[in-house]
Amino acid sequence: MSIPQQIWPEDFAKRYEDKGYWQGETFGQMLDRLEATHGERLALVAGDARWSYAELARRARIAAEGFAALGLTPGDRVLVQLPNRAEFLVAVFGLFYAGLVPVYALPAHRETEVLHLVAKSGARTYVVADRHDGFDYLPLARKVRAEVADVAHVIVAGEAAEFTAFDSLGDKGLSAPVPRNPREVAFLQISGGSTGLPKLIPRTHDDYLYSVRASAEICGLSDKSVYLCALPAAHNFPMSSPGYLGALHAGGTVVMSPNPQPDVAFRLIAEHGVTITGLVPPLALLWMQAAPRTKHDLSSLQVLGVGGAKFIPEAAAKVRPVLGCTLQQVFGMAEGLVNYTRLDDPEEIIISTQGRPISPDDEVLVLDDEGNPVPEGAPGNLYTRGPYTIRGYHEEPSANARSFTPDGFYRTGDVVRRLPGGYLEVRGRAGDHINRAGEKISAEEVEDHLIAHEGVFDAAVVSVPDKFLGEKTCAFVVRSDAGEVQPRDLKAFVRSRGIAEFKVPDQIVFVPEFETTAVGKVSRKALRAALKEKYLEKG
Ligand code: J2J
Repeated sequence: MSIPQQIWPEDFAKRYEDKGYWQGETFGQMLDRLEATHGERLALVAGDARWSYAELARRARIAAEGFAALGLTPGDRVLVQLPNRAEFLVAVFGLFYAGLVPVYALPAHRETEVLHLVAKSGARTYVVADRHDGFDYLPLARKVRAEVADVAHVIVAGEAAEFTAFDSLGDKGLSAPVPRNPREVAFLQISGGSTGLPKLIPRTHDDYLYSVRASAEICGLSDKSVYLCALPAAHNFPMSSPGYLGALHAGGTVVMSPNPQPDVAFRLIAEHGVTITGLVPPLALLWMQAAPRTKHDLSSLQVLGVGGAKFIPEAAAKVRPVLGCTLQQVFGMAEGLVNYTRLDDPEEIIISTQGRPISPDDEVLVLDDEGNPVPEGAPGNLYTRGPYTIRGYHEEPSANARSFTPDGFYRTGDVVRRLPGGYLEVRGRAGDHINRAGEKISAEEVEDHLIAHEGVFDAAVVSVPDKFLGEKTCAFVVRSDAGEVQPRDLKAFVRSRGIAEFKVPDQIVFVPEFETTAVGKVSRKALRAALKEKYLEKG
């Protein structure tokens, strides 16, 4: 399989370089720069680890040598499925340093997703933790090895059993980063797209590091900043908006929280003087509920970024009074475009909008269904193109034809209103996915799992509003003749298919049939909408 490519037309690439957005630095070179600039400053707090930039760099170089010694060659993909622990940063910087391409899986992913990501990316190496959140990953690693002979190496952070221990990788360390073209793909991020299993998002050194530098500046990061990584580190939001990469770029400290629950996170905030973090709306609500009763001192917290799903104004208005910090709304996507409210924006803007783009060269179009621009203030479909927005998914010709216009705009699937000053308000979305607490779930993917059950004739999955999660999943199911399958059987069945728990339908509603129009079969999209209207909205 070829090395993943991500190509901007040369005139765009040149413009982005000329304007100084793309600076020609690779992630490997970044690590050397961070060490040279911030050497003895505290880079990382995770579990018992308290590592300076020099120590993080030393460990990453050793891991890099270890990866190279496995026989991996520059451009090879490596699937990384690690929770928020010290090895996450060592592994990814080690991979970058060795010229390898991380492919990010979420800790919640199970065999179906992992096998899909392996197949899609052509990864032959799998880096995984022994355990996290009560789940033992070793049986999963065994399954992956048994099913895909190409996966030659499994590297385990923690108890490695028959696999290679992460800590045993390397010895002296590579002395310099393996040269890469900064315009090449640095890593593959996963999409929260609306069709089927996740697609791979190829991000280059040049484009991603621009978004990191610009985000660090917009979010006011400095070498005094302490960023709490509370969301899973593989998500784009805690990675770069401004995320741990932004914090490292600025010479600050990253504190890894093993999970985002208030009891764990609040202790870390108080202990390490955390100044900034990022959360999805349900967690922000949970933190606001817990904060008035906590014994921990949260006064170091200056900025709370909230994004991944819509944060309603009523909740947004409570952040400052309850947590005593500035809210920053973040509307981003792993494909690129990220919008922030600015720290000095009027409270009204911070509460009621999802921010404005990072870059003056982020082109934003708001179009009606016929592709015509709508007036300012009117809702429409958001399209975007710019110096850090991809031009296509990795090896997805038909999805790319749907998701990108011929002139390279990404169809985000989001419905927004553009307000004065370029601020965007997210109104909803056109695509058929469920945004469950910031995790995007493809209706189609869950339907495919349900339909695989012999008791199911057909299934349609929709989102239903949920006070806490924002949205949750509801599956409409038409039973087959094979008996009276029950909701709990179906949930257990979907779970047994080896998928992330957040994809298991929250609610299952049996219906006698899916009505089709006289003309014949309606589209899945229309069917989902009709079912929602009939059973959920009209009661
Ligand atoms: C409404 N919807 C939002 C918001 C994302 C920063 C922050 C988030 C993501 C992310 C990210 C939203 N209000 N504030 O990558 O760097 C929905 C939109 C969007 C989709 C992208 C980042 N913030 N969304 O959530 O790739 O529908 O990225 O298109 O996971 O989340 O999802 P994802």
